[in-house]
Amino acid sequence: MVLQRVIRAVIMGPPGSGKGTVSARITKSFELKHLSSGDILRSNINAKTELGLLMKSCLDQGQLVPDAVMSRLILNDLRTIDSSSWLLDGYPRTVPQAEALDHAYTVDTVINLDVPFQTIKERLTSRWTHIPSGRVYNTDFNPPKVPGLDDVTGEPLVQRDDDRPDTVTRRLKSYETQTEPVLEYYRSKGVLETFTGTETNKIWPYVEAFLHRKFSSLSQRAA
Ligand code: G5P
Ligand code: MG
Repeated sequence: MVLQRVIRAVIMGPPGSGKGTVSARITKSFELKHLSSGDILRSNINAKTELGLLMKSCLDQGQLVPDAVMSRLILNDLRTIDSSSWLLDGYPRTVPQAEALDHAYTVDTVINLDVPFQTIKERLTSRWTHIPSGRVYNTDFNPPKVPGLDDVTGEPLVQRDDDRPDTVTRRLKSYETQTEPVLEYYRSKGVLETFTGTETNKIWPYVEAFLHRKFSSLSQRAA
């Protein structure tokens, strides 16, 4: 779908709820640039940048990176794609981050993936990631064509350090205490749309239909 105006969208949901998976489908159907805070941090860690070296232990322990660091990083990146429509994945994750984003941009819509924690724990133990691109696979759900290798580049896939069961538990806890209040923040602004389920393939048609309606009505309002 060609967008008639610039769209600012956010995708939220607990760790492993399918934000990356659904984002890949959204950017295939709609002209939005995908920006994942986790992918940006992992690329920095992989490239051993100063920021990456400083933040590695936060990610490994399943703790959030400080708000000021995260907001500076993301808002800087957004400034470079100012005239494009975008989809933010993994940011904002705290109320101060949501306020920082609000200061710079008006968010049109927030997709919230509501997936039970038990489903998530099972998924993350079988996730494999291609770090340079952020592409994700799952040995049960969407296995790579060749085991252990990325479909597009043929490069090796790795298991994320923070997908160990004890770290996943810590990430879910921090989601409950620090990120759930962000849902309330966007609900009160009238932009939150929640999709509940245990399977991405069942949730996706609803997300796609919703975005078609939403983007059409935003375009009409802008005309
Ligand atoms: P991230 O990278 O933002 P999380 O924890 O929010 O990490 P994550 O783990 O990347 O989220 P996801 O993107 O929601 O999960 O899910 P996904 O990768 O698409 O799907 C998970 C797995 O399930 C995959 O293997 C996929 O193939 C499979 N799957 C999908 N659908 C189905 C299905 O229907 N069935 C089955 N069986 N499988 C399925 O953040 C990482 C860290 O970075 C820092 C923090 O330290 C954070 O912990 N960070 C921030 N810190 C502060 N502020 C921020 N804004 C930060 N952003 C990142
Ligand atoms: Mg992700």
